[in-house]
Amino acid sequence: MSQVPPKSLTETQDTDTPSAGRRSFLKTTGLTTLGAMLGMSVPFERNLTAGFIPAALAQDTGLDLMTGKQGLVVLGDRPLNAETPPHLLDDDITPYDRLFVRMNGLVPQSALDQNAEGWTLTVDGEVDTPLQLSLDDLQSRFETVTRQLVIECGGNGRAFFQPGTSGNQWTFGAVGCPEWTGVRLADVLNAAGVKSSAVYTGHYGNDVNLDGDETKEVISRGVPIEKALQEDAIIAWQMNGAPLEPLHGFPLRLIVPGFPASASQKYLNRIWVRDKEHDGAKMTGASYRIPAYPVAPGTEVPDEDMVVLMDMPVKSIITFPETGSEVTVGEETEVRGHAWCGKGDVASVQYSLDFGQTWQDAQLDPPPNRFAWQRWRARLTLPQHGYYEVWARAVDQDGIGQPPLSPVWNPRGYGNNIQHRIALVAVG
Ligand SMILES: Nc1nc2c(c(=O)[nH]1)N[C@H]1C(S)=C(S)[C@@H](COP(=O)(O)O)O[C@H]1N2
Ligand SMILES: [Mo]
Repeated sequence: MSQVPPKSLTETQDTDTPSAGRRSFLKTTGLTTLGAMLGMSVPFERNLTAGFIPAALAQDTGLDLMTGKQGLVVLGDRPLNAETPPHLLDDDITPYDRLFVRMNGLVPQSALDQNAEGWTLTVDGEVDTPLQLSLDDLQSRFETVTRQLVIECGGNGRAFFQPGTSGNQWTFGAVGCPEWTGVRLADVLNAAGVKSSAVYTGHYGNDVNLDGDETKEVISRGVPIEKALQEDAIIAWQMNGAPLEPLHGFPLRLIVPGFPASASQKYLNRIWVRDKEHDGAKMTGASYRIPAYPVAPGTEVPDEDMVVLMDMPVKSIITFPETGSEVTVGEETEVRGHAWCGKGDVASVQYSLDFGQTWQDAQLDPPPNRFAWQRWRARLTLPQHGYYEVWARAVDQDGIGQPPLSPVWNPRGYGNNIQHRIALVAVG
């Protein structure tokens, strides 16, 4: 039942020399090595928490890009990946400083410079009229829409699968719900005229492979054309009323809500309409795919039996209070969080105070728009001193809820919607 990542990920490896230290610092979260790397003692070292990046080491690693991100846990620096502890996701609209970061390659120079000069979005392939759209074209030719839309990494929750699966060991925090401004993907596709031969989209951005080779594709995913033509997906140039930040796709990105966020291409410069399932980087093999049938944990599944992960499963998190908080016996306490679902609206959220024996309905707000996360809240009173847990589970429109343990295992650890639990201590 443990919701702690596998021990191997937090163990110190003692092979690092001070010179190798910068790059590998994050791989050795043993903070006792910090002093050795800096070549001096760190008097307040005990105050440093796991994932914290000392400023002295941040420059070379690209982690200076994390300046402005508050309290995120960095899982890796190359590529840069960081998640948000659930109690920092309490906002209805996730602010920049609390939005997770998932890079498959390096942030492109154009984004680092926030230079969008000459940027064009190409729409080509199975369309009547291929388009080359500047940012101005997008903003003037199409209706602008603003929506709160969840993005969640397909691998969110991977850390809880047993046996473990390779990839970033995300726990609960590779998710957020910012407010995005842009134009409907469908409007742009319709302006190009989608041919009847169209089957899939293929998305491209200008981020750079980890080895610096600019000719290599980093990630290029797509979605079935029916999904692309629904009115929910947008091509965004703003997040929370400001231009996209370098980490989140400046100057343009897709947001395809409901699907794993890998479909939400950052640094978007081309949409290729395909006459078959897209086969770009990380679209084939086992990437973002699950077995077509349930398999026993640890099973090796041949690539041809893997299908594209589409709708993300129903999920909820508890964002207040922070796990481990003390509350006063006999006094009413609010517990709250968010719930979302790849298929659309969530039907209900329940919580349990007795390790899952009984469940009570939480109050669930309607979403401000489709595919935004929904606020849930409950008021509870702890009857006597001691240790409690609050468990939360959301249920989708088809009556499918979150499992108390990990859902069906899959080789790459996608779509884990295990229930989130917090500890509460009743005192006073
Ligand atoms: N160009 C580009 N787009 C990308 C990625 C990437 O590495 N490069 N990562 C994808 C994945 S796997 C996720 S989960 C989301 C993360 O979005 P965020 O970093 O803005 O939170 O972006 C997606 N879009
Ligand atoms: Mo992702």
